[in-house]
Amino acid sequence: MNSLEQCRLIDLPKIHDARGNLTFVEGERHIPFDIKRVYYLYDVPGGAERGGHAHRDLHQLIIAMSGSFDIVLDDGREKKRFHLSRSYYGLYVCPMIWREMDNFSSGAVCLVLASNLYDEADYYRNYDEFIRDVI
Ligand code: T46
Repeated sequence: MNSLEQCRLIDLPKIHDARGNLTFVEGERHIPFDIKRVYYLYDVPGGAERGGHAHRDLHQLIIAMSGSFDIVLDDGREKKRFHLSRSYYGLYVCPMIWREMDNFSSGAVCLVLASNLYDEADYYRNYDEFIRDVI
């Protein structure tokens, strides 16, 4: 069964020199899945909330590329709030975890690496339906 314990902050490699920093992510090496899709959220207005869904099979790594935001993860038993503000940390989210995102700073950019292509059938967008299947 998937649980919040499997979701964790992953400390990504950071190569630092006088020209600045470089971070990279390799599928199946730094994260427990292969990367099939990349998308990003940006120009998020102050006070906006995103998420409000769970995925049946999708694995994701969520990174604050710029600025900061919060993510609340919920496995149907407990909830945990993460504050993301560093581009060398990624939050790994396994399948069957409800997520809500808020507290976006101005200029925040949220990069997501995903294990599969976009598929609306993979979403739970109704919390009661998610709870019915997850418990
Ligand atoms: C997640 C959080 C962090 C696509 O057509 N292709 C895509 O790859 C994605 C991600 C979305 N869409 C469409 C589906 C909706 O019509 O874009 C529209 C907005 O998507 P949504 O309301 O799901 O956006 P968020 O920011 O609430 O959630 C997204 C991801 O959907 C979700 O997997 O974990 O970002």
